[in-house]
Amino acid sequence: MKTLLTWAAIVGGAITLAGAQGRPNILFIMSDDHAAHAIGAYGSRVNRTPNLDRLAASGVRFANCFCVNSICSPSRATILTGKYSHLNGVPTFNRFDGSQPTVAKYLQVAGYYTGMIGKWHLGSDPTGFDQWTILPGQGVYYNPAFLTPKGGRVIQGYVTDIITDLAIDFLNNRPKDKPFFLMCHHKAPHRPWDPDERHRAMFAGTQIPEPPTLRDDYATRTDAIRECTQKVFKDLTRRDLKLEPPAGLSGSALKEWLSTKPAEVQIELDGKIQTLTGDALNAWKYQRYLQDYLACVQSIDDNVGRLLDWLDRNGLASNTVVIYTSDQGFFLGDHGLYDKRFMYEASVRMPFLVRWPGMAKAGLVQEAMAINPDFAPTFMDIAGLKTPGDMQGRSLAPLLKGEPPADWRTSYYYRYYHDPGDHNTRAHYGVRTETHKLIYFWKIKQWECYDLVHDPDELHNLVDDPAHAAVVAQLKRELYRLKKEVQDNDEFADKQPPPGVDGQPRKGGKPAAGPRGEQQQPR
Ligand SMILES: [Ca+2]
Repeated sequence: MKTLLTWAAIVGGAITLAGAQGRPNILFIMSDDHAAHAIGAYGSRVNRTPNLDRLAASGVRFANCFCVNSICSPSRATILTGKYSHLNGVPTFNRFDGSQPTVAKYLQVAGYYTGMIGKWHLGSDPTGFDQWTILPGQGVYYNPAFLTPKGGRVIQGYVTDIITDLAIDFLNNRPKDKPFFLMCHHKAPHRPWDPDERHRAMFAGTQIPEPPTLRDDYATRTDAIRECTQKVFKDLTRRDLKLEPPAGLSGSALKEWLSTKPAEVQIELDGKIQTLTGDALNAWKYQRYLQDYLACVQSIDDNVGRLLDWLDRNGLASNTVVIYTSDQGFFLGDHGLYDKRFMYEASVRMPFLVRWPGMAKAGLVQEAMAINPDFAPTFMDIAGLKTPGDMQGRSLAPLLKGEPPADWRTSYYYRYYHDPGDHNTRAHYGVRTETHKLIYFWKIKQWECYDLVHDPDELHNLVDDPAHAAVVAQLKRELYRLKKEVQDNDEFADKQPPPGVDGQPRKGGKPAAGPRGEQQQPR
């Protein structure tokens, strides 16, 4: 009852405040696993993203935006609810309870026309949307199946282009007397990194720079990073590396061949077949991984450009807030890893670009710390709505204007739960301040501490360094202060909810065949 009363008060107040007319549209574009350091505006050394850079130049670039749990479904649940995983009930890959309040519901009740297109990955049907068309589970890159309230269908083509086509359909057919809130969620550049035909060979002839920590030896670190199986050199499979299976393999034999992590690879070089092993193979694996990952990003960049052009052509650019982000970051060989999960910088840092003509300072680089629970309060603020009392984030609107409040956060709390889980990555929680990071792997009772100012690559674990004992003690106090503040009572510390986001399409949506016949894809 309390929730309903709060809801009515928030929405009722908002309509009085903002009026029915003139509220800006909100176009929220989110990709999956797009690391900030694969965006030109974020200083990428490995690719160029002219359309994302165009968005950054005409809006605000958040230099320190972080997720609070670095995997797909939890980040999505946090963005919808403005709450940490332990309060929205999605700590791992479990089903989202769609009966709880979400930003989409608040905006819909306040008069916005709401839409959700693309990767949802929350198991339950979307709620709070006037229209939704989602990929089942992870979805596939080619000829993807989609689910709608009316059932499923397969659309021929490449997933990033199709999601943009569907977003443009939504925009063209929306009721023109209402502002819109559209969540356009791409699958790319998620594993298994299948590029479109246009960009497939784009990076093939180039030498992509290696990150300085690609050959990290993990000295001084905990067992967690040594034990994990998300290593570029050791854990990429033949499927990931796009090796061609021998003719005639099918069924379980093909599956086994593709899922093998090869210790030697034969490639054709200068017209000769060569066998790569050791360091030569390691270097080749990194190149092969990045070639496809970056080609997938290139299609995202093109399609962001298509949406920006559509807004320009239709006279909507000046009254539409455009946001670009990713559900978390990604390791691009940083620390020798791919994937995310760990609280290290490449994984927790989210790109966050916001263009809001007349309100956000064009070209501003905002250094203040943002977190993904802030997104829902920000959308609500844009729509003239107050932040509900049970949301844990804060509106970023003052930061968009270049005016962070005096009491803005200088630290944030993080928690990852999926252990046992994919990639054998140990569960942990931690705190990141503006200068330091402290991580506790609670199941193995080991700590890591980094000085982000003097060691931005997070190579030197200081937790046992006597010279840093006072800093570590202070960080521990801050960690447990924040843990209490966000009301984390270890609800999911020992027991994960059952998995529930990767099921087959329901209501007659037939699974689509990907290029190699798979519907369910690796996380
Ligand atoms: Ca993701």
